[in-house]
Amino acid sequence: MAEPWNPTIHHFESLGSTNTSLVADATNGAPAGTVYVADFQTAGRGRRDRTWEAPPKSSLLCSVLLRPTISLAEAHLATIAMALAAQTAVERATTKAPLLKWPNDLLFDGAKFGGILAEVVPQSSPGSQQVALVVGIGINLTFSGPPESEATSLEKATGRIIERDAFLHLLLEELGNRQSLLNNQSGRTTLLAEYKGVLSTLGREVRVELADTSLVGQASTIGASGELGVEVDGELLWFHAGDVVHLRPTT
Ligand code: BT5
Repeated sequence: MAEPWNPTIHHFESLGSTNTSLVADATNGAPAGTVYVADFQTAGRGRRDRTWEAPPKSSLLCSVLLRPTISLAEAHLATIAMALAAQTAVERATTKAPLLKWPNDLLFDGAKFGGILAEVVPQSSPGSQQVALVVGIGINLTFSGPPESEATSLEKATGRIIERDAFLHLLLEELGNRQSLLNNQSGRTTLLAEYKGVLSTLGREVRVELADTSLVGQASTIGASGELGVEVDGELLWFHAGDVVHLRPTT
């Protein structure tokens, strides 16, 4: 039976990174539903060793600990659950629906205002079927991102100043509606169907940027673990990680 969803929010004025702290505390047994939220991060992290910047109190900066019964190969579905929760929470807060770009970006008018970093916590109990996952999210509320990023904020894109804690509660409610789906195959299928229905990357011409190369093709499908299928020169290639650039304007 699914465990009840009772998130417990811990608030910090300043942390290095909410993800880094929560991964450490998850290793020491913090329960599922533990949420760390910070006004400021001195070492906010993006994917692939990149940084996430946000002046104090300009953004939602939080991390949530999940302990789903799921294989490591499917852990990316937790990112998807968070992305869908964030998309719905933003629409509820602003009445405007943002787009999702694979794998983890939230966009308004083609500009990024939110990103997700999910990390697997090194297992403290080998043999457990539960995987401990820290899913961190940064949402620009009033800060429009570093200048070179061409990013945006909810304020700039929607004209609304969204209060952080009210938004966090919406986000956790939406995540609560989806996190139990991670625990079984039919739930994961439901989650993927929702994702495929809203992912703006599908059907687009994209450039997939990998560590040392890039490829151009047509994004055509999502696999069972959330991987992106791209048709390149008539061949379907699968990507589990990487950055995607939409080559046509995002509407
Ligand atoms: C992400 O990485 O989009 C994941 C960001 C996750 C941040 C949250 S905040 C709470 C939790 N604790 C953490 O330490 N992290 C998580 P990526 O796709 O790699 O995007 C990073 C890139 O986006 C950077 O290289 C910059 O170019 C750009 N960037 C940095 N800060 C930004 C911002 N506030 N808004 C938009 N873009 C930004």
